[in-house]
Amino acid sequence: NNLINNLRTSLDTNVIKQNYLDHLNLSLGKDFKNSTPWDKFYSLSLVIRDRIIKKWHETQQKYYKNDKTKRVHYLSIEFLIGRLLYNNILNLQIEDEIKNAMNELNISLEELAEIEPDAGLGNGGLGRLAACFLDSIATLGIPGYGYGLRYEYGIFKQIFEDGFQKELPDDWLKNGYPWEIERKDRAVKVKFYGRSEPYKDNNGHLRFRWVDTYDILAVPYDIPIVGYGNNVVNTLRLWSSKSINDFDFDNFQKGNYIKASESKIISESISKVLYPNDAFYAGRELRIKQEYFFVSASIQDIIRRFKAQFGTNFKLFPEKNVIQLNDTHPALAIPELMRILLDEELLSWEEAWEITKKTFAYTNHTVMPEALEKWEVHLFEKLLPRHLEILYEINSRFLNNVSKFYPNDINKIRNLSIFEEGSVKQVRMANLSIIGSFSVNGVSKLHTEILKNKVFKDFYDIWPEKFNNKTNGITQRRWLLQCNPELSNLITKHIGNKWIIDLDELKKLEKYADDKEFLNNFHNVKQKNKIRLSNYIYKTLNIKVDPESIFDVQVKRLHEYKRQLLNAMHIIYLYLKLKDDPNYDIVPRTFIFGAKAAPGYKMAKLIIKLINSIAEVINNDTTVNKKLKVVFIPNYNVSLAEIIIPAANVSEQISTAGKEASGTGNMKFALNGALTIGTLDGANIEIKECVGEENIFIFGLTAEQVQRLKESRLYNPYEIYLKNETIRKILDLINSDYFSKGNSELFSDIFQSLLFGINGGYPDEYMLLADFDSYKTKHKEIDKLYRQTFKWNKKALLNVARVGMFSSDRTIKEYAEDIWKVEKI
Ligand code: DL6
Repeated sequence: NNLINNLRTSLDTNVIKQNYLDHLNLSLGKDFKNSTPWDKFYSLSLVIRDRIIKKWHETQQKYYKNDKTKRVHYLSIEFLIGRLLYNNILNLQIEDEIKNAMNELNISLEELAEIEPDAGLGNGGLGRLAACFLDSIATLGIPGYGYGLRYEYGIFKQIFEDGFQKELPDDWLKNGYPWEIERKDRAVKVKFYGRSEPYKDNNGHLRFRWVDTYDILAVPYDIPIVGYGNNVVNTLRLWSSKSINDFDFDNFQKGNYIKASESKIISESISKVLYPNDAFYAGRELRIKQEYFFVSASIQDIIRRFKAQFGTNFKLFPEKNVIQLNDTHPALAIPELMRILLDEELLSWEEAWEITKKTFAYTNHTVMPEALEKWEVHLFEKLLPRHLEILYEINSRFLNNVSKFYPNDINKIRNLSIFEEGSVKQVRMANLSIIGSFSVNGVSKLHTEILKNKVFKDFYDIWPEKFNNKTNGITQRRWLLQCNPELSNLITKHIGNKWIIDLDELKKLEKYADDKEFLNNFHNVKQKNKIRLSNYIYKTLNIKVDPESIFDVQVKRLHEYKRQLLNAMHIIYLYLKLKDDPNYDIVPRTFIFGAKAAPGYKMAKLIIKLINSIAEVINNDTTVNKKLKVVFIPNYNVSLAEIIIPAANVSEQISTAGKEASGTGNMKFALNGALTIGTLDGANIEIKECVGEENIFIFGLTAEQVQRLKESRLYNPYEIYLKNETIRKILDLINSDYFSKGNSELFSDIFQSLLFGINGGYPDEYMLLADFDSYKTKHKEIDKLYRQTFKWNKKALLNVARVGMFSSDRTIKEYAEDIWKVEKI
């Protein structure tokens, strides 16, 4: 052990250098001269990993030995972790040591860090939240485990061809991945298909077993999650699917060569690729297989660990374990735990249900109806017959109880049932999640109210105590310390570095709000970050942007409810003003977009094409392009966010009120000193409460107004179009061949959908026209304020100083205290 310690964990410059050269030489088989940038990145990562592993073992031992340990299991079908090299170096607090050693070898750490592939095992908010939570759980010293899927292909790589989105596969594992460790010895079997067979046990009780199944191997790959400066290392365990029999020798010998490897192909397809839909459920068989696969493997793993410590004393299970369901994708964990307790551990129904109910907690992340998961019953009949029986039993016992409270209220029963009757009978995963959990939470105050009063009202009426709010948060380690070193240094120089683990410390910055010198430095930091981004834009897109212009940024998934189109309409408005009067006085603006659209989401892809087309026209029009630029940066991902967000002046958070559950980008921007233009939606409302309404630009209808207008059926976008000349001009231009190089049909669906609705949808479903005027007015105020540099910087600084509560450390503390009842070990 000592030998390993000295050679592999010392922070002495010479030892680090030797360790690095050894990895290059002995682990990778390369010599210094012939090593590629990839070899260098990989070797350095192994050097860092060596310094993690001992802490990892020690942490796990500590959890195991302490009988107070209650473990948190965060089940999520997505973990959008991004790059880890720099993150790990910072969390280990060994930046100086590593930099010194690398400098002596003439290697730039920054350049190496850029080589790491971005682990894009998620679509957007939900997956990135899971990654931030893991960071906070480890930093708070909570025994926590992330459980998910090790997709061979993560979120697709986006390129633009003639302004249209094209998707390329994200082969992120092709050269290997230094942060994962395969744990073959912990592989488990996951069953599918087959049938449920009744039998009598020794006591004459009716029992069931799941037989004639098709089994797949789940192999875990562990990624260490390093806490900040506390020697804690937790585990993210991602499952990969493997065939149990790689080769079917029977078929092989009969000459069916292709058939012989079929099972391998089928089995391994499960963890092949991430579904690229954000807030949209597609109902595909492979997807439910993915869901059950990772859930079953995880529950088996949790039970194995429990039994190793406590034997079969399952009454203790909920005391020692809590399982947080990140949305409904892992909800099959509920019937899976029931199945294991009933069929394998031979508990009674009552015992098993008591344990299950006390173990699970469920987080909802969206109120969009198209995102609420429902699975056809016939899929269950085929794939998971035993689980279907269990679901029927859970449902019938539950509805029995309900009908005592609401006799004869058939509508209530219908709404609350796990099963939705109709031409195709379906399993409602949200209902299952609520019934099987002791806690149900939303992710911002407004969102939780909408869950309680609308989406899950009938459940709330029965179990008000189950419902609670946990406003999202972000980790300041990645979203300030790592991505904005200049601002981090400035802050630390003035208030010390405690903010890294206690973001409320930023309050201390308020005293510099009128300090000219400080604000000047603060301004210079922003300028440097804008130059960094401008260089990136020039390098990748060959577009020159002016770092003195206002950087107005909207980066997030492309979705109609997020209203990138409203932003585009405002750009066209400014463009028309400038065309009309080239001397029209505005502060030069650079509008920056980043957004992937789900490959099957036609309207979203058309909006991308529209924005790219607007960009082409504006950027090449010399009468306006000194004052207006539009840049759509392709392939928005975590690593790009780390360059873009620190450079923003204006943060666009403009969803239709009531639609964005929380948002987390909004928090990242404010923390990095951007001013928000936003609706009263999701966490924007709480950001406003914290930063003060004078330091944020709020516009548009409230959620209540949106709902009332919808219900009144009085909303008539066509009337607005007729009455409002500005809007009419903008929409007519979109509908003409102006931006489409002569193809006047290209954008007609956008025009149609706003004014008349398409494919049976409402006209202007997301009420862009209703909010346009107030949006435009707020942008005018932004223009006016930006001219007053001192005032602008003061407001930006107050944003930084006042968003401490949006640290995911605060969020996780709330989960730990209110839901999980866990303490740090
Ligand atoms: O809670 C994380 C994140 C929220 O901040 C976003 O507002 C919300 O849109 C997002 N939801 C999803 C899709 N969810 N599902 N299913 O990513 O969650």
